[in-house]
Amino acid sequence: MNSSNEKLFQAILTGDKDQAVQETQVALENGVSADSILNESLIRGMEEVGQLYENGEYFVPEMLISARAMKAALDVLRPLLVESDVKPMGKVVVGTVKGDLHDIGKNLVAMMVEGAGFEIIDLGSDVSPEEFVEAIKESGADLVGLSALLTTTTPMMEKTIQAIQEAGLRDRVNIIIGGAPITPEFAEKIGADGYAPDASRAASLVKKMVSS
Ligand code: B1M
Repeated sequence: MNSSNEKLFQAILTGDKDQAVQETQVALENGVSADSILNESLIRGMEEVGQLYENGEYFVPEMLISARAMKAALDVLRPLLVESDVKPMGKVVVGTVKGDLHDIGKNLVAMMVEGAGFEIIDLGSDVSPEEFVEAIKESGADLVGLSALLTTTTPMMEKTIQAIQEAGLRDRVNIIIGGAPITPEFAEKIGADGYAPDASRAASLVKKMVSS
């Protein structure tokens, strides 16, 4: 890895947003391609952050500040990635289901999945089954991520999956679910394709599903 990419990688690990933006600009000025910056520094940096989280060395706040630094660097790169026609690894629609306003965990999932190289269509919180269906149709998403934090809103996950099925879109998308009250057994019971306990594992699961 060249030294600009290495410095940016370190800025992502330490969650230093200003330095991440600055190092992205320096790397571009040094002629490093947007593609290389994305893969060598941002995606690799977020993979490392995910690993540190899974090993218990990082916690949610560290993961959040790293994800924020990654997003800031990505804002600098985005127009160049569009120009150079670098394709995302896939499109992912995410949202917290209807009736549920908790969005902190969902935002973290969205940031980690974006950090893994995917385009995110974030519908926010309190999202109805119809809104999910519409977003899948409009975006041509490969995968849908549903989040719920309340035991009372978990049945809405099943309703959302049913609505996707009834709209004839079920074969087109993988569906993963997560949130504090969710278990792998519940995911299987309601017909989701997968479950992740945290944002880092959600990003790994999305990568695995879309590439298989
Ligand atoms: Co609420 N709330 N809340 N709340 N709130 C909980 C969830 C609760 C456990 C608190 C408690 O009673 N101990 C409880 C739920 C009990 C239950 O149903 N079992 C609760 C309640 C009852 C309520 C209200 C009903 C309170 C009231 O008004 N009487 C109300 C409901 C409003 C509504 O949604 N309709 C309410 C409101 C709120 C606030 C608005 C004040 C605020 C939300 C602000 C926001 O999100 N913008 C809030 C908060 C902050 C919490 C707690 C304190 C923290 C949640 C959080 O952000 N955690 C929470 C108690 C707690 O957890 N200690 C609580 C941090 C976040 C990073 O973790 O969201 O779990 P988490 O996400 C993780 C994983 O779950 C996973 O990855 C994330 C990161 O690694 N994950 C996924 C999440 N989504 C995923 C999707 C995936 C994969 C993984 O794939 C797609």
